[in-house]
Amino acid sequence: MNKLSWFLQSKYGAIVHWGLYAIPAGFWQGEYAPHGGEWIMKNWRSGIPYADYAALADQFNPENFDADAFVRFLKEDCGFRYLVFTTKHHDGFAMYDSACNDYNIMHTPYGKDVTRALSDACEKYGLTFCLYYSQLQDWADPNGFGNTWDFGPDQDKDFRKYLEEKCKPQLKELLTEYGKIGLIWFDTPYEMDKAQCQELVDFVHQFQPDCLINGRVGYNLGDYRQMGDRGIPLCTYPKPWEVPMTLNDTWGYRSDDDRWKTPEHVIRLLAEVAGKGGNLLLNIGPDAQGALPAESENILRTVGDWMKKNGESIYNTDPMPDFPYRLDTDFGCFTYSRDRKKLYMHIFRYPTVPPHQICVVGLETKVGKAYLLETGEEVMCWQTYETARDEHRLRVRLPYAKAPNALDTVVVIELEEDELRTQTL
Ligand code: JFZ
Repeated sequence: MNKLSWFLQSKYGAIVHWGLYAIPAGFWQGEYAPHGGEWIMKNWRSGIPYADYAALADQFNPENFDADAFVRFLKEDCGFRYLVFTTKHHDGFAMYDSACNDYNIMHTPYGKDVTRALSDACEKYGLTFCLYYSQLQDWADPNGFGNTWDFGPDQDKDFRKYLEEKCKPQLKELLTEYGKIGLIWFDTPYEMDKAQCQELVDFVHQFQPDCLINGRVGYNLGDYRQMGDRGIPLCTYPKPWEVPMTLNDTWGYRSDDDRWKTPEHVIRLLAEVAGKGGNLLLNIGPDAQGALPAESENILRTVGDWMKKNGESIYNTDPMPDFPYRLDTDFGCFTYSRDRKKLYMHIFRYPTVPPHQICVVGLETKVGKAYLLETGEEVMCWQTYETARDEHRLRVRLPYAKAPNALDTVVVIELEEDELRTQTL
């Protein structure tokens, strides 16, 4: 069994950015700090002194946080298939019971190991449990990169000491004490050398050989390509890949970031990414109490409702060949299942003008019947070929004046051939 199988079939994961930074939520001493909430320690003025930032630990007490309910929500209401949790972000604070470094959640008024609670809940609800770990940046450690305002220039630091005394011991704790880990999600390798990155790959596999590693371990030594934040390739990328995507504009909770994407936007991103062969890793940034912003919860629930009825068009789909023309300017996009020999037509711009018909140029593969995924109701579908213009046309005619599902109406098109072929210009 290919160790990537679960990842390739999942298509839809959640990344949860949660830590001390949720307390200031983008503001320090009443003053705005730019960019993501999780970067406040570095981005406020010339940096928040470690002693001042670490004092947040004395305030951290999300006593109402319910890991079981949270994970059940992610799996059953939202339709996520894996969870990536920030066990240690760049601020160096560990959200788990780390024996090798006291700067962790157990030394707060809350005093509980949320990483273990999340691990147990993922096991219970069947969500693949994955861990984010910032392997280079650590603003709490004199030899971790990034904190130049307390500890001086990075080039003067002893990164080997950091690797041996914090990074690797913590990775070992996470890989030996929290059950099966689906993947380690490294981040910002920056100027690490290739040998150090390979060393981390080998170290992870020493404890869990089947644990996947993302591309941000560095030098593309991971098991799949990690696109830049919010970076969706223009065309299908045929190898395994994943794109992290914010639901608003930031990762860690900011009290002022209300630029929420609509559920329609998220579904379109999900369909586009799946059609191009990737996984969408959607961000959740709980507040200091571990609660989701109401807007975030509503968006995720609405997308989840759509997934309950249309998940077949996303889960376990395959990268598909590109069409000669953009499809989204006309109706939307396709996703594709090789095993099921099905194309899934995602209609975002419904043809409200009679005869409610969509024409797609460039599909060479012969098709059979077509039907609405949500109801099974057959719809008209036929193909023509114009020799003089060498154009294959597929026409689909819908039986309704308005979209059966305004978020995204999915039409299943059965293929009569094993290979999906499209024309190139
Ligand atoms: C990194 C982190 O710094 C950030 O806080 C968050 O965790 C995000 C998911 O990952 O930010 C990045 C890393 C890489 C790129 C952009 C932002 N990139 O390659 O474009």
